[in-house]
Amino acid sequence: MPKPAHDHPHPRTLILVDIQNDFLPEGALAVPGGNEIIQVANRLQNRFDLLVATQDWHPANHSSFARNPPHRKPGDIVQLGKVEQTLWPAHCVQGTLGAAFPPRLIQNRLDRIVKKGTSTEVDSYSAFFDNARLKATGLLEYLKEKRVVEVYICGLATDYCVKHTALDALSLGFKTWVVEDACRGVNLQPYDAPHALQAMNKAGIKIVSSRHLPF
Ligand code: VGL
Ligand code: ZN
Repeated sequence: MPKPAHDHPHPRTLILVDIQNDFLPEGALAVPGGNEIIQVANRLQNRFDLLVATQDWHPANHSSFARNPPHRKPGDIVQLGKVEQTLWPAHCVQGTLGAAFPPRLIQNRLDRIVKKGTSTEVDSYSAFFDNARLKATGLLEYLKEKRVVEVYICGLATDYCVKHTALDALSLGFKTWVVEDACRGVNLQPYDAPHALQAMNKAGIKIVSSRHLPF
């Protein structure tokens, strides 16, 4: 049995990023092979004391949706205030089945669920801040309160929310690991996911397989 988190001075922490129906192959913003990570993520949970899951949680009029004004097509890039925004098919609308966790994902041990992308005007790839860095989600305070020093990150998608969450975790001072076989990428361009892993590694994030965790 893993030790309960409160017994641990620095709980081993896993952040499960956006493992939601809309990012599975049948979903609105399908991530190829997204379903393959659920088993890996379930098994990983047993190795950690503290489990955080994020949910992309958009209002129906979210500005990252191509269907909303100014009505472009998915993949187009627009300027939202100061930040560039890739437009996506409508996905993970608050309260819909697409935004829910897949039933196969074990959820009864989740300590905290972080919802992000909830403001209409700005997207949030990172679990810590929105893309314009106007607002924090509260995840940083939560991890500090739990005395977390090191985070392991997995989920969907490697080239967007996993990458931005990991880079923010690192820059906020956490020793940061990405469990690569528990991630899949959107790959709008071929090799986006491997390039994202390369960029994360170069920044100082450790890329590891679930079979070779250092504990
Ligand atoms: C994501 C694109 C749009 C992700 C979320 O979870 O990686 N990607 N919204
Ligand atoms: Zn989104």
